[in-house]
Amino acid sequence: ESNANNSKVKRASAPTIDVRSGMDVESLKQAITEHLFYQQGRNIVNTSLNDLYMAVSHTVHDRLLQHEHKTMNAVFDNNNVRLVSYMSAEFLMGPQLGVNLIDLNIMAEMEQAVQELGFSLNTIMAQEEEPGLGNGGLGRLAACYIDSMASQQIPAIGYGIRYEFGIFDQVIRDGWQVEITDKWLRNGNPWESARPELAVNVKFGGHTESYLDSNEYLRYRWKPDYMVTGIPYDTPIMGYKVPSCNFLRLWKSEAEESFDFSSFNQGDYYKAVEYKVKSENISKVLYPNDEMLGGKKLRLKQQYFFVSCSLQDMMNIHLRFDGKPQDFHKRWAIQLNDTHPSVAVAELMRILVDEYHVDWDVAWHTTCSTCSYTNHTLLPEALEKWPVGLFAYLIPRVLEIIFEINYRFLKEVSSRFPGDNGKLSRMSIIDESGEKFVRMANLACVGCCAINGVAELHTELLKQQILHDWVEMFPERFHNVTNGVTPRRFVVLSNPGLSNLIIESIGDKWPGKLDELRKLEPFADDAAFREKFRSVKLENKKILAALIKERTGVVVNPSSMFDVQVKRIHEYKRQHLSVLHIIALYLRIKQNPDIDIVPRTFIFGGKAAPGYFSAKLIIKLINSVGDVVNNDPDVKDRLKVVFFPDFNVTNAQLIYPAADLSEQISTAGKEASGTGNMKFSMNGALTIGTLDGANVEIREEVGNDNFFLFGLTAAQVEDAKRNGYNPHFIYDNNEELRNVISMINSGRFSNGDTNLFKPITDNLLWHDPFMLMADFSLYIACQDLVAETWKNTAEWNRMAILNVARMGKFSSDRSIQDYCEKIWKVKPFNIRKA
Ligand code: T68
Repeated sequence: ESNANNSKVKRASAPTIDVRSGMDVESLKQAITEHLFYQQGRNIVNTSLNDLYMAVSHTVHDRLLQHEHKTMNAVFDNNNVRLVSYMSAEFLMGPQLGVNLIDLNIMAEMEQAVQELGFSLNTIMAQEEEPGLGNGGLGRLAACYIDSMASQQIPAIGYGIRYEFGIFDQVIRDGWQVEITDKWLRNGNPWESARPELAVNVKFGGHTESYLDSNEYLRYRWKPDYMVTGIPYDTPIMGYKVPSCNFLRLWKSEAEESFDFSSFNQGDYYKAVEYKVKSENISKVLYPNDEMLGGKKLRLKQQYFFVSCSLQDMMNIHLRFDGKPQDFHKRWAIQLNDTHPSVAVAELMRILVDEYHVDWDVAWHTTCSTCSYTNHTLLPEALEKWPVGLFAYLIPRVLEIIFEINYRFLKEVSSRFPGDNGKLSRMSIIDESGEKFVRMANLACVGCCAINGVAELHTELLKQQILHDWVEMFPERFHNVTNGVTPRRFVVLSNPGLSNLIIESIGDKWPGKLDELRKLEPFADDAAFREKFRSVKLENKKILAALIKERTGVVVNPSSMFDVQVKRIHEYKRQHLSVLHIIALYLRIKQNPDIDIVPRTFIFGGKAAPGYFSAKLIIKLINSVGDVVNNDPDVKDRLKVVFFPDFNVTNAQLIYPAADLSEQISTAGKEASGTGNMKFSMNGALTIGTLDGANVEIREEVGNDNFFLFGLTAAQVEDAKRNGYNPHFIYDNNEELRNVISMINSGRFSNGDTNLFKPITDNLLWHDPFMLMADFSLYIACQDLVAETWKNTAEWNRMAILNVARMGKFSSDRSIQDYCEKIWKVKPFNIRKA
């Protein structure tokens, strides 16, 4: 949408069928060899695998670009189209080649092309370094949503940060997590295009001053200390078997040139270098904390940097296509993925009022009509707040605007709720109870026309607990949109065996219309189908078993039950509850070596925030228990415990399809939704879980009989806390639990060191904030039922097939439809009909 002169123009339209657009095997082969030679300087006989991966990816990228240009031309040609701007500090994209081949519907053609050139497509796909620009669920959700927006033909741009280093790579040394920098751009990134002509500048520091404009209006301007340039990098996002292609626009920070040179010209070379480094640092690295955020200055700079770049870019697009600044909301619907981009509320006001001289009240209407906010957590320590002093120092004009928003808002609160000072101080954007803070959730709630939680239970708890005052003030703003995941990546691409089996049975419409899976229900009672289903699962488990051997050295039995918990390591997610169960089983074997026990392989995976001591100790505990259990001859290989290192999207795609049992065992009321839970079920794993997050809705869909439920409810957890929860009392009265804890404390898993795991056991006995003690016996009983059910293979597979058949609701396509109807008020835009 850029152009040298300022008139309204289309992007250059590409020729239709040539070496960069043909989809047949011959065109693909020719395109690959041309890219290989002209871009990588190689030919097919001396190529490295990486060069070949680059040539294949460029071949696919060419084809995506054509769709992207056509889509954006059609969208911007039509002034009545409202676009979605999905703003997120994280996009956990995962590898791109496979999904793009699926979306373009040329997987088979590419396989053949590559084969005829003498290679295998799987080997080439395995070359890809994944863009791990996210921590976990929140970042992966953003990636699923931009996939679904393209597939649903919703014109949209994903806006975020192009971190040079994504989430760290995890290696395990002596049972402990060690973090390695993720140099994902090392070998080049064939999916992105830099767009330096669309660069924008962002102000930092300095002071503000007032002045009278030519109409004698009092105005404010910001005299910054320095400016940073944002360079956009675009990645096309193709829809599934539709011609629509959106893009992800990520900002890289660089030194602003004129500034650099002025300092340089004055002879202060070192100051110029220092400034360059300071500017480039903003997009250097993703913060690896998934819940708690320290008040790190660089993190706030990242947030403001990408929000300001994106809003300026959106305004430029809007103006270029003849929009008026105050009509910004007619062109754009912004979704704020958590509070990380919520400074957008104030920044959009600044742009409208200071830069385009829109009246405050008009600008406020525009801003509120543009923005919506998604909350992802109930944990109070995860609610973002920034010291007022830091705001004043980094973005002084933005702080002034926040004060003005707050002043006007609090007047409204006191007129609605006269004399309610408690409400006033709770709802204020500024926390004044001690050191002053800017509360980002409050800023989002004031300036957004819609607020949503990510699962029904979560939305209810939000309304009852942390956002209660806001419901009283703005009941119409609240919505629920239950999360979803894309079946293209998490079933079609990662589980080809299951996909083909489903296609054989019910056709191939389901990946774009997941409710179609219901047609599988009758097959649950068909013994021949169950047998095929079992054999697909077994093949997937063999592949994972080989990988486990390669990555950890542990040999596991593919016909044992694969009992899997993969997600970020967190006390509230209770990986250690599963460890207590493992030790209980181990004790049963030690007490009676001939006991009849269902063989299980426990597979854990997930990263701990580098500064989260307890989470890192849980990783060490898992590995230590594994060392003992895996090597004890009494166990006779009936139990194996594996920590699969470096859980990321690439590894996830191999793990979900191989799971039999999905562990979703967070303390009720703590997990906002979960999305891994959905990926497991779609791949035919049964869930053992609490009534937490989206588990509640998964159980509702699959049926109570096809879900292993245990544990206290969210309400019971709250009650127990109120009535003085005493974990030690439970411990005193449960012999199995006592034996498990004693075994840990005896040093059995720590070469006799009785102190190593004390922080964990002491915490459980004396505090137990996540109520493992309260849920222990219920969990063990439920696991015994799981084992009993496993013995009946036909019954287990019947249940697993019904899980797959009833997952329609959890496609991210459905979530996106909900956002479109309830929140964005946008409709699909068919570019063929445009
Ligand atoms: C997750 N949150 C929720 N946060 O925990 C999960 N946070 O229940 C939910 O399914 C998912 O969001 C999607 O809605 C996160 O993943 C983060 O990663 C995060 C990152 C930085 C700061 C705070």
